[in-house]
Amino acid sequence: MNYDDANIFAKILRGEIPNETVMETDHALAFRDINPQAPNHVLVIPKGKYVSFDDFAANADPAEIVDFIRTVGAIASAEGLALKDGGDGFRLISNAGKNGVQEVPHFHVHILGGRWLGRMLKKPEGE
Ligand code: DGP
Repeated sequence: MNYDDANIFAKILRGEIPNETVMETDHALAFRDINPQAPNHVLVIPKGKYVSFDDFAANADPAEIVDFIRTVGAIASAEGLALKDGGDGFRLISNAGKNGVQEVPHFHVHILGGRWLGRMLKKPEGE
């Protein structure tokens, strides 16, 4: 799948759409989800043009990957969720493609926490 420069997160990275930034590094941007599903709901995106987790894992430079993972961990800490700081925990989600129900085709990780999040997956209605 080719990267679509018109996706919403590309517009956020170009400064065309405002965002509530939580953290910014050389290679990553973290901001609050516009439609939060939990008291803490932060999205972390690489600044590079990657469509999905698999694209990022295969094609990003090691420096980008390390920066991204460290940023996710730093946000879990900054939000008071990290176990190493005595937090009550969190969940990471990265949706990819049709079956993963990915809405925005720029790789991102959701960090969710601040309440008990329930079972990991529910079957869709009618299944
Ligand atoms: P998904 O691609 O399905 O993993 O989810 C995309 C998420 O992006 C969804 O939780 C809502 C969020 N989102 C969509 N548009 C915007 C936006 O313009 N600003 C922010 N902060 N979040 C957005």
